[in-house]
Amino acid sequence: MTRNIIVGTDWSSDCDDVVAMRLFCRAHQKGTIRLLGINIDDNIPMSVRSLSAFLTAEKIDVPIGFDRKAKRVCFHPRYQERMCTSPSKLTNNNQAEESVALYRRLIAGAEEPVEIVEIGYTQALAALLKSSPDRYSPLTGYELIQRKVKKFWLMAGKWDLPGQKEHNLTGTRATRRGGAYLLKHCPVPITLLGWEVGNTVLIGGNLPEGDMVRNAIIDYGCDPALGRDGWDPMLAHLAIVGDEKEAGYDVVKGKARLSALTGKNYFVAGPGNHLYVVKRMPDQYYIDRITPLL
Ligand SMILES: [Ca+2]
Repeated sequence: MTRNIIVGTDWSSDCDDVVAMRLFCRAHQKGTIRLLGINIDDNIPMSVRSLSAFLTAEKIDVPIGFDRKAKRVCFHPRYQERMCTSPSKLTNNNQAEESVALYRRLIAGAEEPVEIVEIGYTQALAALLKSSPDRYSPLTGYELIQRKVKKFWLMAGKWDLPGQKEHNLTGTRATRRGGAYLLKHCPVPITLLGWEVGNTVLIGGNLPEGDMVRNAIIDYGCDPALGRDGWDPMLAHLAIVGDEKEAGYDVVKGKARLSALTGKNYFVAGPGNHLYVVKRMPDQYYIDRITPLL
């Protein structure tokens, strides 16, 4: 069975989202996953146009959602300007569907369970969880997730020591509150890949001249021979494989918590619906495994 996946991305300053998006596009084209749609949860003027241009170049046509309520985090987008010189189906943020409507429409309309992947902020996911019945479904967001979402995969947190902070859970007040709410109330399992996993693994090196992912890596300011830190592409690969052990990780099960006030995250190992992954292999293993998929 091809697994249904909806991806959320901040698609703002850092180029690791672009590397991850290539993996999702390739997996969708191969039929490994069915990419139902993509939500953008940072808010820059070129958000939708640049993602639409990327998807057009990848020959992928999926709906794009946009969190209009998101507080703008990135004021110096580095790769989107060049991307926007390529043809795109959508040309401005107003043409994208509102985030919660996109999630609810896609989840309600899916015949098979949906998995939700997030490589950006969490406020739109919390808004989905809190959402009321609408024209797409008579169920609340909680009920919709409980019945039709199998699992969440988040690049979020820093789990090697207690009380640490990570950008996706602390970048704005909304994502701190959203992350805390999601971790506390989500009725289905959540797998977390923390900052410490991707921090030493460079992904996306040595792509061909003119490749849009390579250009994003260059525009961000990284060495195109090496690529960029693997936070988002490692989470993308993990979610596409769909099994933590098969993707090369050990797991710690329990309950993750986030302080909405301080942004510090904590993990209590033991019973619970959450887990975070720990690398079982040397860094080069993940580079060698993910690079051919780009
Ligand atoms: Ca990201």
